Amino acid sequence: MSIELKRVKKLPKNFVWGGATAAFQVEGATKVDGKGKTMWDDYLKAQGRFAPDPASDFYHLYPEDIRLSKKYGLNAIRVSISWTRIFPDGYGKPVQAGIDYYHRLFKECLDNGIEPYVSLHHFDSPKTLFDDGDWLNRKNIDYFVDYAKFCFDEFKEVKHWFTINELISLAYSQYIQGNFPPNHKFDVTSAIQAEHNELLAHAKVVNLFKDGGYDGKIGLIHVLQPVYPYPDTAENQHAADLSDAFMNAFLLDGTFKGEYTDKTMKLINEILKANDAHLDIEPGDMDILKKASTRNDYFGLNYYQPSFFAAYNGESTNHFNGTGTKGTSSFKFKGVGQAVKNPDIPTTDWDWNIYPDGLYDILKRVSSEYPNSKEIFITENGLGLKEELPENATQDTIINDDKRIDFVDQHLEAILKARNEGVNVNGYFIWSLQDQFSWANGYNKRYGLFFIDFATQKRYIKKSALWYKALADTMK
Ligand code: BGP
Repeated sequence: MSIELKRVKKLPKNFVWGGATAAFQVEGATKVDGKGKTMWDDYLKAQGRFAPDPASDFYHLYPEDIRLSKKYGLNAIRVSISWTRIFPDGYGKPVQAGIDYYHRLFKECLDNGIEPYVSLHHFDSPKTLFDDGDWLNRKNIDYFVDYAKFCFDEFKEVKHWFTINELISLAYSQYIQGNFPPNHKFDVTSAIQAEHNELLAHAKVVNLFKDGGYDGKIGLIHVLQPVYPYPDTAENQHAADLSDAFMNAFLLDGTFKGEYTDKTMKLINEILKANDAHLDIEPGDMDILKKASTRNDYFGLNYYQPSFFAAYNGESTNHFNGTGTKGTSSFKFKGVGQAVKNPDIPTTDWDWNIYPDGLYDILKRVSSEYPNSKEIFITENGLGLKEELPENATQDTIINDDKRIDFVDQHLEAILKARNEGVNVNGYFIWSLQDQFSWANGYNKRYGLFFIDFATQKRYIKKSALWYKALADTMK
């Protein structure tokens, strides 16, 4: 099959060109080798919608996925360590089988010229700690720091670390949207407190890493969701600003300025007041954030979509589209605003806005407002689709996903435009490397370069993998 390069014709030399995964979404094998439960195991079982086993069976099939990654031109992979494979309860005695698995995985990557970028936490808190308040319990921050130190001491072969993936997605999905356990809706106090506590956990780990003189680099990952007023009125602009403070600015300030700026806090306080909510910052917290704020080596930026916001004065209500039935989502947040549909912007079956300019805008903003972000990698971006294996497929069948190619091509164009204008963005990880399950959507929302028949665990190539390879070759 010949692949035509459309918008983006060439990648910059030494561009990090990767695929992303997350432990709980790909590994499967949730009950083997002494692994402890995460906050998801019992929850998914009780929900009965889909099971986390065998997922993409990466625990056993990682050599094949790494082989394919190499074959299709990738030079990097995002993986996360499952905390409970090493410490089943989040603390205590480490499990050798879990440690050995990650050494084998990292070795496989490095032997194949694929650089592992490793997150310590990707939505999978140990159940024991989750039951004890998850990030809302400050004791759990200390357990996280201990676990991080253990990993730094043990996995010396890893040179690229991320502390936590998407602090906002976790806090927001758990306590605002209500589609992650413990399924609270519009529990604003818990959401903002979880954001702060996770920032604190991140900062403590960065300080530990730098003070400990470990060899390698470290940062964290935020998903950024630019918020635009629609239609563009002063009232709607204010709603957009409120939403931005909650989703983006609070976390960016805390990470790269080590303080919540007056502008951000004014907006956050307005939201807290409207929702009878509060945020506790303990003495010393801000010193820890301040110290870490200049010590991140890089910033992992995930981008999927912007939102369009209008003013709203009623009570909070929402409906989450977790089935891919277009047009079924709604979101109205008291004291903030409501998400609205912009008819000029196409959407996915899950009602996600497709808007590459949003990525350009947010890259420019991060680089001008948050210079301490230093170097940026797009650590997730991609398109979820319902895809099927054609009947009579053979191992040579290539699955056509032109839509995904078009999506990534457009976003890559936005990235390279920002880069040409001086934004220090040096890599891209497609979400996702191979098909895997989506936390609140299950197995029918596929993102991979490699298609997985979940019944047989056979891998098939999608056209986007060929396109990925063709672009990789432009770096040579
Ligand atoms: C990010 C997460 C990923 C992944 C992705 C796609 O927020 O870091 O783990 O799931 O989004 O989202 P979804 O699975 O909801 O479509």
